[in-house]
Amino acid sequence: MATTKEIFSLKELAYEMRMKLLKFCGSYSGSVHIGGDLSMTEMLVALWNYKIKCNPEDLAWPERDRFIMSKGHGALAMYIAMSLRGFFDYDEIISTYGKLDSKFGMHPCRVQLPALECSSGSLGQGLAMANGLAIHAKSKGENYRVFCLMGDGETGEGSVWEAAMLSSSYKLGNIVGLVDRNHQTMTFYTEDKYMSMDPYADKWRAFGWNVIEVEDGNDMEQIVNALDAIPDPSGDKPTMIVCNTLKGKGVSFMERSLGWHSGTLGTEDMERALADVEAAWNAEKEEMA
Ligand SMILES: Cc1ncc(C[n+]2csc(CCOP(=O)(O)OP(=O)(O)O)c2C)c(N)n1
Repeated sequence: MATTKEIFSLKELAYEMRMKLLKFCGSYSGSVHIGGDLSMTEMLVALWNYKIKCNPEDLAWPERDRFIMSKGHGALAMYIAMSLRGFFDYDEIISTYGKLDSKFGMHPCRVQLPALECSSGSLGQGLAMANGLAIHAKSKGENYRVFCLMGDGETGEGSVWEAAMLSSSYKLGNIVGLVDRNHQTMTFYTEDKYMSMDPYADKWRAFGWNVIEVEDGNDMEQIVNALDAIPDPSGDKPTMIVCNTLKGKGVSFMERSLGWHSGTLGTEDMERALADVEAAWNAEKEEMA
């Protein structure tokens, strides 16, 4: 169980990550997937700085947990969360991101970045890859976990549910999926259109998964509690953590807005966004004091 001090440090990292994301979004000439980066900030910080067993100095450590960023358009958020853990140099990320031959592409590329388990970006593929890694681990009697982070819109892909059936049929208790359930995809709200997703968690249960629901996936304590509740990887049921989050979390004019799946911030809007995040963090600090 995390101490109050640990939770505070993780919250501080989430604040730092939000500020970095927004400053980058205000300086980059291309488009940044900022809405979904902000919704999964707490999830990524807690995974990389609290839960995932890893060693940035030894990328090939056999016992490391594996992580798959199935929601590959969230690459920038993953790079920043991993830089907070010591994997990458933040200045290198922001000075090279998205450029030709950069290690830090708009979508993750394992050829360029050996710290990653796989490349991603074509949605709906990550869970199948997680199955492969998890089957390998079981067959070798190895005890690491395979984490796979997906977007809720992404799970509209049929391939996700085929993979989900396989995870439970093969009793892959070493898989931990996480869904950034921000109720939005690229252009619409998930419950508004032809393919409503609710009752979302029940669908995973029906597919044979152990489900942990996080009521507020932008609350660090709730995320950490969910990560603490993951069963031992030697078990026979995969676990799905469904995190209810807010797309654009922390920025008043981005939250729940369909216009901020991706974009670029002008200087004035960036200042407004940074002020929102700063004010929320100051209030949080006061509450925790
Ligand atoms: C197979 C595939 N189809 C379409 C896209 C284009 N695309 C990129 S992001 C996105 C929306 C994904 O929504 P969601 O998974 O909910 O992500 P979030 O809202 O959290 O950013 C789409 C359709 C893609 N990357 N891959």
